[in-house]
Amino acid sequence: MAKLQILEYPDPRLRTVAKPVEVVDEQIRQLARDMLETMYEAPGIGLAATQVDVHIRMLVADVSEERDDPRVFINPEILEKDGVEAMDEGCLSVPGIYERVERADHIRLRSTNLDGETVESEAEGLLAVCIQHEIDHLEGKLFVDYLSDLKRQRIRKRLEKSRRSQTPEPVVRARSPAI
Ligand code: K1U
Ligand code: ZN
Repeated sequence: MAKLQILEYPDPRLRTVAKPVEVVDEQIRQLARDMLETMYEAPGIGLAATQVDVHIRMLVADVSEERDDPRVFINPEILEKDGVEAMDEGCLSVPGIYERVERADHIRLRSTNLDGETVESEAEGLLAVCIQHEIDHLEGKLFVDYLSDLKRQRIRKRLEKSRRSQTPEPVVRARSPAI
């Protein structure tokens, strides 16, 4: 069973702007472990703290085939963006929907690691796209916001319909006749 519950669109909590992490302590390291476990189990290639209703700037990702390259980014800041990549994106908060989104194909970023050190790194391809998608979550933005109003409305209706069909009907018992 997943460690943490993932919020689903259109939950308004997904619109919260996350606050920076002040100190990387054991509580933050435990949250990172729980987020990774939740992401692997979903399964997904990324997860932002916002999606598990924790509104701090932290995200996790693993885009490796072997699922053995966990990454944690605390207080991520994009320093440079380069190139354009159009990719079909999914989102664990918008289950079953995949749509094409254009993003930078190469990024340079500054973040804090689990030892509390500030590090600079680069990412390209799927990892770059995934990090940008997760940083959007930390800013209260979802990939469906890049789509037309009509597409977004259709997605919302499709999700509502699928949720209704998954919700069991209440059992209505016939009243026993009064004796
Ligand atoms: O943030 C999220 O909701 C996770 C999302 C990340 C993402 C996917 C694609 C492009 C950009 C960002 C997902 O992981 S959706 C599931 C998914 O893409 C996937 C799941 C299992 C194996 C491979 C991919
Ligand atoms: Zn997402």
